Amino acid sequence: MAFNSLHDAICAFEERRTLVRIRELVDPRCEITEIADRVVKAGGPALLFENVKGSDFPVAINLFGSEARMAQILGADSLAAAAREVEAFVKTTPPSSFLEKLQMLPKLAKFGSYMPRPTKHAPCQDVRMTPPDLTRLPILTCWPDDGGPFITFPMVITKDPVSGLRNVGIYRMQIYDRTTTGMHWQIHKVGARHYQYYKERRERMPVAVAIGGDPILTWTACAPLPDGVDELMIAGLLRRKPVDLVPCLTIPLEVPAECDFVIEGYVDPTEPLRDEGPFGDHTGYYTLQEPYPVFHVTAITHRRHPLYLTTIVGRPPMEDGWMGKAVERLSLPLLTMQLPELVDLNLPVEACFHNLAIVAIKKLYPGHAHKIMHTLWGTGQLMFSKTIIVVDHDVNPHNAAEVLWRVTNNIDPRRDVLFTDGPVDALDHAAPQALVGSKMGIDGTRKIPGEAHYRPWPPDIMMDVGTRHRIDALWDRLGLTPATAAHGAPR
Ligand SMILES: Cc1cc2nc3c(=O)[nH]c(=O)nc-3n(C[C@H](O)[C@H](O)[C@H](O)COP(=O)(O)O)c2cc1C
Ligand SMILES: [Mn+2]
Repeated sequence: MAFNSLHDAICAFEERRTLVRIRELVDPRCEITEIADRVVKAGGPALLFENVKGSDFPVAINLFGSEARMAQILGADSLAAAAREVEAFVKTTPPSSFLEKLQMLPKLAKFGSYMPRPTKHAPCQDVRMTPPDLTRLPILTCWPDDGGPFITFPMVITKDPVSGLRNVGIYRMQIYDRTTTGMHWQIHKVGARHYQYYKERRERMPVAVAIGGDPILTWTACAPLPDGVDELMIAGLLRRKPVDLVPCLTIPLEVPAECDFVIEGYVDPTEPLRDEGPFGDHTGYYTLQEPYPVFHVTAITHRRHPLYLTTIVGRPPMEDGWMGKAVERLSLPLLTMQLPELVDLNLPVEACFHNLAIVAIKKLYPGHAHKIMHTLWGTGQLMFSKTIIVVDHDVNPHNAAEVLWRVTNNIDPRRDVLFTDGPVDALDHAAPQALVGSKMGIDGTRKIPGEAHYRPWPPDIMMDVGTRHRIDALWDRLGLTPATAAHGAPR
């Protein structure tokens, strides 16, 4: 069941005893991070800090920080169940590319009813803060060497000045003063493309920032949807209830009516960039200062009793690890639409998603593993994958021990490791220069004729079924408990 608001989600988690209210006075400078970091790494509850130094507003954090809560936000009992729904949906519409499918959605009567729709009721505009002052919000300074406080869950809403299509992305915002922030849309992201288009037209770019509301909105804003697909439409589809929109007061954009805070403003593309950072980032390292556009606030509005939704990032696992796992699970049915040979995909949390993709494929022809690597390097944000490991369909990519065993046995490094170059994640600090670098593909599959292997490939060791059954029947009498699975037992 879809939540209507952030407050609804908080109540639902409280009911399931998976949210803790903290009444103790805490400092938004580092203290909330230290608490949230310990809690998320222990698989603990969502937190609502009701007494935050220097602000009247409570802070909600770690809402996404467990599989159960992430699934509940998606309206499902588990991520597997949510993925099955996506799979069922993919199968109900005629075959087409994923992008075509999504673009077709609004035209299908069944899905048209989930399109964002205008409303007059705007809780997010209950209160207009005059004068607008970002320093009144409980914005976290996450880590000791951060360049200042950062809004970490802003839903940054912009429109393509040519097509008029909306985009929503999470791009962190560093607070410079009461009405000025950084706008950290990395060069590969859709917000940055919109900015580039405004720059070419020498036009001021309206930008609306929504915070809070139904947490599914924040998740869809993080999800790597194709450029041109409206995140709010996808949110409506996933929650089976359209997102209600209201016009902003000072700029020509709409925002989700039920969100908690709205920061309206603009980016002037003729203005010089400004240094942003440092920031303790997803990778577990600080991202150093880099120049980014500046956002100017024209209005701040909020609900009567708003909650400030935020997160911290840092050395994994963190809250966003579960958001990423949800992306991984829900993307798989969409990827298999284009790549039927794809059996499973693991983007390990420890590798920060972009550093490693492990894919299991049903290999059908020589060079197939290489074809999969090249396809993934050309698919959406999977292009950032620094390392791709391909294993056979009978290997579980989520089992690191199994992957290591298979891959290290199966590779001849010179034959099976492929190097190439391309764009890398903006957060990659190891590439010799920012944004471009090399990539490695490891073909850990068993080699078949035509794959430069000039002798027989050895079979796996497996006990024969007759012996296994005889020992099963004997087992209880051997006094050997627990019954450990013999190696070679099929999964
Ligand atoms: C907590 C969090 C913070 C993020 N911060 C940024 C950021 O500062 N800049 C950025 O470009 N992407 C950031 N991202 C990733 C983007 O939100 C993500 O790549 C998204 O798919 C971009 O949407 P777009 O394709 O519509 O541009 C962040 C993600 C999360 C979960
Ligand atoms: Mn997008």
